[in-house]
Amino acid sequence: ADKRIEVDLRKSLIPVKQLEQSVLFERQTISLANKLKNSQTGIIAEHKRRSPSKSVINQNLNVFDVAKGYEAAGVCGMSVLTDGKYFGGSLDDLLTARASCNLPLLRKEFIIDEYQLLEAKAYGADVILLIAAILSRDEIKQFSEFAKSLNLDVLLEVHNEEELHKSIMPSLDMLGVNNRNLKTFDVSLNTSKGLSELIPNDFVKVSESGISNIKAIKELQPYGYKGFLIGENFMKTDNAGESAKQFIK
Ligand code: IGP
Repeated sequence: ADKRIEVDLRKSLIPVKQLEQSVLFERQTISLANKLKNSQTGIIAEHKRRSPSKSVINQNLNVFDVAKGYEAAGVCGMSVLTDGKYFGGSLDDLLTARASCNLPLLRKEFIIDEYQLLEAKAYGADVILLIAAILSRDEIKQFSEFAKSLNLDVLLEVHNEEELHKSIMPSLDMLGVNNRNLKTFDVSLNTSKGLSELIPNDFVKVSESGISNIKAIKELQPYGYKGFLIGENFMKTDNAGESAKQFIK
């Protein structure tokens, strides 16, 4: 009930009916999971201005240029932080990314209500993130099934074995292992390595956070990872797209 209130209190909440009547609601979504399966590099590049672990990363890049740059670099998909409080993002950023590229877009958000999935769709997302650490198994089931009914891909994020076991279900497309501990902010690629064998092969495996060079990707690929979610490493530079390109050529 508390969670519900948090969402409902936000300003300028658009009625569900209007979200459903938006032009982007009719758009044919693109599957990020399929793109990752068929890719050699599997980069999901993120737009992130700031974060609780690093404070300011980059306030000067605009989403339009970043999205264009990532697309030109040949990444598989783009992640857009829409959380304002901790990451300085917004739904406007998602909409701008949608307007500037044809990449599958992930709405990077703390999803705690189905309403946010309707929003994601209406603002041009193709993929949603569900974080096991903040959701019960029932919520994961409810939200992922609802996302599938909207033709959105689902990336479920875990950080440990317990979260993984609680979450496995057929309505997920991608299993993401966050290398960053959200409580201590410690980052270790060993998290991805250790959990990889516990992830059933029917899910596309994604390694998230703390990936700062191609060597890390080469290290993770033998563990079955097909997707690599990278934010800070690209965003901290003057040209995020150019930085992503270095990882792909
Ligand atoms: C990107 P990095 O270390 O490359 O900037 O990490 C992404 O994995 C990270 O932003 C992230 C995140 C999250 C942010 C992963 N899971 C959940 C907010 C909420």
